Amino acid sequence: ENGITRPKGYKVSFHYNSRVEDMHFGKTHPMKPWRLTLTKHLVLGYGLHYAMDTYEAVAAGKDQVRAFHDPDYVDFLAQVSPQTFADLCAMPRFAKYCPPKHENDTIDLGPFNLSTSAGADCPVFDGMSTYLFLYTGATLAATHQLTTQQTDIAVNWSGGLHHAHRGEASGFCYINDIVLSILDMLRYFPRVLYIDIDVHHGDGVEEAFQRQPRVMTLSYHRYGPYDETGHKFFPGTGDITDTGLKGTVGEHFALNVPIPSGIDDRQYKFLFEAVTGRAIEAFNPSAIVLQCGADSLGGDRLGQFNINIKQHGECVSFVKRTRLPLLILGGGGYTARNVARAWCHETALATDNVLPDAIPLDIVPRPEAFQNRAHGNGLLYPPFQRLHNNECKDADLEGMVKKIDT
Ligand code: VJV
Ligand code: CA
Ligand code: ZN
Repeated sequence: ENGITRPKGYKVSFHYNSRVEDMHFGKTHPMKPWRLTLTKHLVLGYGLHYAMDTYEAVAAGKDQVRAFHDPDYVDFLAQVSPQTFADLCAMPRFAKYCPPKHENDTIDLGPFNLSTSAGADCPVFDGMSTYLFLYTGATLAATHQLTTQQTDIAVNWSGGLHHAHRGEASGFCYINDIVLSILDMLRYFPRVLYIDIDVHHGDGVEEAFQRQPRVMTLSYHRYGPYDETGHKFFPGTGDITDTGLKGTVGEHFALNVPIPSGIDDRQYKFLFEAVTGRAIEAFNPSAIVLQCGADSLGGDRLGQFNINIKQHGECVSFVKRTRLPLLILGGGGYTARNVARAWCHETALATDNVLPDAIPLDIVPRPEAFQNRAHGNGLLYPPFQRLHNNECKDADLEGMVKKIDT
């Protein structure tokens, strides 16, 4: 009817729970649940749910989260809310994690890099526990479908929170669902390749597996000072010379592709296919986890690249062509209408469907999000406002590929 078909010869499963949309990091915080609502509207509006097995996610259990995270941190996350924060901080068990206060701090930091101040990267907000354990539950259910061979590609757009550390939140990420997933996969698959196209360095995942030769991590990210103030682009790690923990068996099992601002489609395609191709050839993975952060798109509120949705999607297609068990996750993405376009398009690619480029506005509950005159209603080439100066020289990119290859 709508032309959507199930893929031939393989299965795709989709994991989601709309309750993740209820939470708010704060009024002007860049991380918006609305992008997941819009993504759902497009996926359902186009009828892509007919092409997949869809699962309503249930919350992960504390014991599952403890497989990577510190037990005190997990207990804190399970109980925290703006109402309970002060009392929890006062408990001796958690007070020891609170940093000493400084005179001119603008942000009041509590334990585990959490804060109730509005300007914090990792605020404590209403419904936060529910949100965290739900996106984690969705990733773990997706992983279970893959490890039990009930599906070939599993998708969770609410996951992919790559900065969270063992005992600390970081960069909008609280529970590292990616690390938990890979730990599960290692019980079934000899080698797991992690690929991260979010504009930020996947530091939390790299760090977790820095001594693990059965996991190769590969991140593409903006790297270097980002303005006249000389501040580094977050999180400031992921140099090309960072290839894993020196002197351990994990050395050489991390790859980093640090990229200057303004990279275009052609240059990104060259880098991605050259480096990913070589990594797959050399590492011979048994399964792949792909973090599809959409903040690497042009026009992103926080990102600094100029790539289009079509090229972002070609990264997914390239990885899919390996035909290995594949977990597709979300991540960053701060211009909501473009995040939804990209992730809907990538859901179509995963299921071998081609969507009409003009978004049929009658299919979505909130068409005004996609019919803005300035933005147009195309799926793949929304005109991006405010493109970045391209600081990438072809010769430098070629030099990088050679350097990574050794
Ligand atoms: O650059 C930083 C760290 C600071 C200290 C904290 N202040 C708030 C910002 C500067 C050095 N953090 C980054 C974190 C980016 C996380 C990306 C996550 C992902 O996409 O990789 C995966 C989901 C950063 N960049 C921009 C902001 N923070 C930012 C935070 C806000 C904000 C505006 C910008 C927090 C609250 C509010 N506005 C109200
Ligand atoms: Ca990245
Ligand atoms: Zn990001």
